Amino acid sequence: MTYELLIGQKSYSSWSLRGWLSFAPFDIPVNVQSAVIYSDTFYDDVAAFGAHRTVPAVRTPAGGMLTDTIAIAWHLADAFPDKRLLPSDPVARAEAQSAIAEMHSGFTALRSACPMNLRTAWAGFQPSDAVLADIARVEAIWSNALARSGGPFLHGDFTLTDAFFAPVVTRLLTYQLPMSDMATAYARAVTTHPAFTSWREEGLAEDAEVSNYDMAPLERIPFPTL
Ligand SMILES: N[C@@H](CCC(=O)N[C@@H](CS)C(=O)NCC(=O)O)C(=O)O
Repeated sequence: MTYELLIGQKSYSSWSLRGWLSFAPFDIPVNVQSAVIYSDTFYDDVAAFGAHRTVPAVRTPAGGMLTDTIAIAWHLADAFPDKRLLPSDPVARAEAQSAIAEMHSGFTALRSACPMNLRTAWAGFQPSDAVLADIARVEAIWSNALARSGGPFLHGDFTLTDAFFAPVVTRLLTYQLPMSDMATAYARAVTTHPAFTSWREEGLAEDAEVSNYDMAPLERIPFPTL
């Protein structure tokens, strides 16, 4: 028996990306199944997997059903202590869990104004004050963690905190939002990680365009490479 992971489209489902990045960078074996967000069969497909309304979802080898990314993260960190999904230093570990929880429950202005779309970027986006406040808080979390660890990822090596912030990294890049040099270097580490690049390339090959993620009249420009 192995883990089963249900995801949405790789180009668009930011929570699915977080779920995938909770497995792949740590070489945790997992079988991946897909459901198409906004399709007529999406909710039936999620229900057939044994989950409820949203992706990602995970069935554990013992038969447990995890229907939320936080549960997936904590479960895998507990199940694979040797794989260091979270930092081992107690202070860094506590702050990693705090940053993950804050990401999971917050940054709603940034998330709603800037849907994740890994197929393209957009020129001309004007961030609101609420979006700029979210970005300032993201920068504070990143600079605190990177100052402690020395990088290149938030806690040195890739951890679950990087998995949860990966779709924030891509939003900053694809909407041309203000980024410090520190944030740009961190974004380079995330977007060149093999687990991220393979996910994005698979999405480019597999996914159809979904109109809900079209930001017209913003100008469509190439996905940035750092
Ligand atoms: N809190 C959930 C959020 C999951 C979520 O909202 N997933 C989106 C895809 S990125 C979804 O399934 N949306 C379908 C819907 O809400 O109808 C988690 O962390 O897993």
